[in-house]
Amino acid sequence: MLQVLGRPNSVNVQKVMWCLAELGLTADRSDIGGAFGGNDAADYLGMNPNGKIPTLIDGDYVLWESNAIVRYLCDQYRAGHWYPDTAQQLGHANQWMDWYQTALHRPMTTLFWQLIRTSPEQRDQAAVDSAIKECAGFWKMLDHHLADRDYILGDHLSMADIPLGCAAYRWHSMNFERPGLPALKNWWTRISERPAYQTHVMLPLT
Ligand SMILES: N[C@@H](CCC(=O)N[C@@H](CS)C(=O)NCC(=O)O)C(=O)O
Repeated sequence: MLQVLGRPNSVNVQKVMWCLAELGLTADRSDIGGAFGGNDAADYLGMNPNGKIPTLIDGDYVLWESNAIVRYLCDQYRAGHWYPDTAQQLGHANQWMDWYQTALHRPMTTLFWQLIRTSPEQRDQAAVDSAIKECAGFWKMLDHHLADRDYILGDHLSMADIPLGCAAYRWHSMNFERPGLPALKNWWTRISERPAYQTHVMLPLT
């Protein structure tokens, strides 16, 4: 039985849970991290010395870092085109997954923490405005990429859509004025029709 350690409202846990469901896999998920704690316990740190969630346990194999887990699951338990079919498609999938992690994730995290986890009285409006501007620039890049394709790699979903797809829910669900990015919105609408995405990603923002 696959095991996922991590609370369900973490965007990084959501990537893994959505991926598992799309591959037709089930996993036993435990609430670790945030208010649940446990990620600083010695047994957890023995598996994941980074002390963050998620951690995947697959038999005697342990893996952490959400994008690495998504890549592993798609490769190990292949279904559909979730793991890219060619080295060149794999290159593009990794490009967009790494881009999310190194570019978009930081300002999206600022926005999420400021708008969802900070009271209006404590909110730093300058940080919010700056994060919206930075995120909008990145989402515009993706909007441009999606102008002539349904999904990140073309006409089918792949692991490349997973990290950005999770972030797109947050981008479209938080309360602020977004620039009109029609290709991005259409891609996100297509993804939001998927039951696995609805179950594991479209959760209340907390
Ligand atoms: N690069 C890591 C980041 C993991 C991470 O920062 N996870 C957050 C939750 S989204 C965490 O563990 N926060 C501490 C906590 O929940 O207690 C990954 O993608 O897995």
